[in-house]
Amino acid sequence: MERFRTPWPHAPTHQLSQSGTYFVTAGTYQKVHHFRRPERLSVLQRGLLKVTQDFGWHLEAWAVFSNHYHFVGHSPAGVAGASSLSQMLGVLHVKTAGWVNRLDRAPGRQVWHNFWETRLTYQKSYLARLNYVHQNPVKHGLVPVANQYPWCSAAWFERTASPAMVKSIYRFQVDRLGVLDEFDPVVESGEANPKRQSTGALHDATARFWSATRTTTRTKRRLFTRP
Ligand code: NI
Repeated sequence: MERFRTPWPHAPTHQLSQSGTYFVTAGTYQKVHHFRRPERLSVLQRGLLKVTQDFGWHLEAWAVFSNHYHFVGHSPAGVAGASSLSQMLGVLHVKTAGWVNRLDRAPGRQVWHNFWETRLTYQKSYLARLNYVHQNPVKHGLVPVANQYPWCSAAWFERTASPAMVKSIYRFQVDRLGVLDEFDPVVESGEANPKRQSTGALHDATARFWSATRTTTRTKRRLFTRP
């Protein structure tokens, strides 16, 4: 049995939330592929799911890559969406940057660059962006079918939502959304197969990292400049 489980979100609601529903993209500095190896992608995915859970965000779609990530999520009630977002991603970026810099013996190196958020207020544009994020590994040419990519929400979505809902979301066109997404991510050694990458060593590395990581709403540090 795994000691540390990935904190998968609850079943998606597919409703815009009153407090704010956001589409967020964050990229590494100069689009460097700091997370190109499977275990690094797993740590980044697990970190994203953990900080969002800790900060009361409800994710409905996410996709994590070697040099960027996207998600669609509902901000918590009673908290101003944008300020909570900045604080939350600050925690994620400090922790993951510190981790890869230790692995690469590159203390102080800037790992993350900006993040961009769009508040979604129309049901159709919201559902289209959900599909955009689920399908993003296919857009980036990493897998032929999104559920084969272990570091995105497609497989989780397909097992959590009803077949009718999956069909209806997957029908949304995503090629004309105008999302800035010129990152060309990679996965080192081509191990985009969950059976092959799901090793004990990988789980141990991921578990050790996130068990040593406490996220807190008291963190005030901002690492980003907004566009
Ligand atoms: Ni992308």
